[in-house]
Amino acid sequence: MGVAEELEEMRDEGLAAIASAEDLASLDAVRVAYLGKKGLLTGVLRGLGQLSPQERPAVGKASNDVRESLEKALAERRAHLEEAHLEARVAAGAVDVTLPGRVRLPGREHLINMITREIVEIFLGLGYEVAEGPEAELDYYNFTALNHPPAHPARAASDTFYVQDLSMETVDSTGESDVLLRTHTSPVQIRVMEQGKPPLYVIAPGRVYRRDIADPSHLPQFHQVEGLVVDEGITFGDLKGTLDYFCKEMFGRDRRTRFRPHFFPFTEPSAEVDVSCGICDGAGCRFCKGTGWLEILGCGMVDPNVFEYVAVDSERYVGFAFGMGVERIAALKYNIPDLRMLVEGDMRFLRQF
Ligand code: 2NM
Repeated sequence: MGVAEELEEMRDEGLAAIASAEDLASLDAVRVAYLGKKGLLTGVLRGLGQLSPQERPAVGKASNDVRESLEKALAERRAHLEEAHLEARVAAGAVDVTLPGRVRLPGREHLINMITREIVEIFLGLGYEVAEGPEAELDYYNFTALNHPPAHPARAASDTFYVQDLSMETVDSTGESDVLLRTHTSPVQIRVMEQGKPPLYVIAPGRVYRRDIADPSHLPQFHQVEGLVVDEGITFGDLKGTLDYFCKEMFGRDRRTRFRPHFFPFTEPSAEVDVSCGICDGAGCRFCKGTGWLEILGCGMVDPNVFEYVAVDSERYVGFAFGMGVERIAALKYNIPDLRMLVEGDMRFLRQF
């Protein structure tokens, strides 16, 4: 086979290899195989020197023609593959502008905050002011000044979360921590009495902590709203009237209240308050366990021992106080069977309120 036929065959095979290259990398491999330093065509051009002067011009021209047609085919195939590659990338990232938009529901107030706000607003309407305080509280404000004796069971480490103080600055003489997570918002009322002077009409909403296992009626963290009045001439009748009014505002005008004697360390006398059942209107049903009443509040007249701690003159001033659990009020108002549902964050449940 002469050099001319050899070149023709090389061109046909090269063009076929270029046409069948499916990506840029294999196309470049074809280029190297024919036109690279050790390529087939380069080999022919190098061999031109061994040819006779008569043969040299024709073979030289034929070689150049083959190189040109291969280079042209390579450039065309490269352009084609580059375009296909770009199109594939665009198609992969394509946005279908005709699809409907994704619905993003706006955030909303949590039921606990709604109920807290409703309670607070009722008392704001009666002229009370909102007071707040720390959640990590001193034992003194949470228990001692609230007339809890040193051995009161609520002070046990099994009932109260004590804050570990690694600097040991807030441990007492027995090495016990003086800092705890407040178990009620009453310490806020103590701070108010310590700092201000009567007449005082305050409402203290906030988060509290008790070392309970979560179950349908208990949460280890929950929310309270507590109220305190200190003024001259306050009576238990004022307390009853205030809380009866509150229950009617909160649950409806048709609801009644009853006060049952109870005990709290910080009030004397003390009472628990029931509101008539909204399902059976007092007749007795499953919701109120047949009693016709639902327990919603604790209250009482501030014990003079508490006034002693905060230097309020108990000869001149009288006080009443009350406290309620927000989650419990929410559960009663909306017939929620398990308090844990309030903290699980399931929007299918929380959206309803
Ligand atoms: C309750 C029930 C009864 C209460 C007492 C005080 C204070 F600081 F004045 F002594 N604050 N809150 C109180 C009284 C709280 O919750 C069930």
